[in-house]
Amino acid sequence: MGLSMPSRSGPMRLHDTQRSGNAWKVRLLAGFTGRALERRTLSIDKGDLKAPEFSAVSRFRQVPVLELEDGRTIVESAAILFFLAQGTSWWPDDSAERVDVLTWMSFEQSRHMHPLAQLRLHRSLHPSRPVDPRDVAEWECKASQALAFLEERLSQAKDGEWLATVHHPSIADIALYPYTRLARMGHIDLDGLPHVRDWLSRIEKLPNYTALFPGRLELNESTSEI
Ligand SMILES: N[C@@H](CCC(=O)N[C@@H](CS)C(=O)NCC(=O)O)C(=O)O
Repeated sequence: MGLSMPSRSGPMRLHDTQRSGNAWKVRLLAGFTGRALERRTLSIDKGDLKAPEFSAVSRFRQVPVLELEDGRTIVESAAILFFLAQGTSWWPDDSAERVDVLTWMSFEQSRHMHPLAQLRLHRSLHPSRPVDPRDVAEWECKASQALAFLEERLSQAKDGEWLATVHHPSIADIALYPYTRLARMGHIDLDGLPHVRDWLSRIEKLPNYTALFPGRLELNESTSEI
């Protein structure tokens, strides 16, 4: 797939892959805020992310990447969410709430996303790929612990409250949503986490929610590209 990167003008463009949970965060926020994003969907399996042209787009050779109208790029889902949320209710005005949003987003990157993403990858997306069982055991332990922290926080939230904010969901809810939603693909059970399940469905009922495969909520846990 060609990835030429001249400076350009046009709508913002999201470089993603079809099943990337990190890129899904960006598409969710764009949907909720009514912002048009062009998609350039790459394939990890076909080696698009290893192509030399992709290093000009993404300094860490990963998706998501947000390419701005003038050709500059932003990498890392948290940075992209922060950028797109400015001037919207998804980034709160209150400084204590901002601190909480950043706390949960940092938690997601350091303790939540990686073990859940690895379990999904090895148990559902690429089950025949060799993996060290000790790694799997560690991811299971870390994933369960991260979800238990999320359940604890959500069990304390008063009626209508969100993860880090009171009156309106924030980019912390978006950051934590995809890999929690996809946890079952890594054989992590959500049955004992009623507040987490309730929070997931509240997010899915928000206006302009974007499914992983747009318009196909039932395919959120699909193991194949469509
Ligand atoms: N910390 C990064 C993680 C991004 C990430 O893990 N991207 C995955 C897809 S979800 C990727 O590009 N994997 C391919 C690779 O690492 O080669 C973020 O939050 O954006």
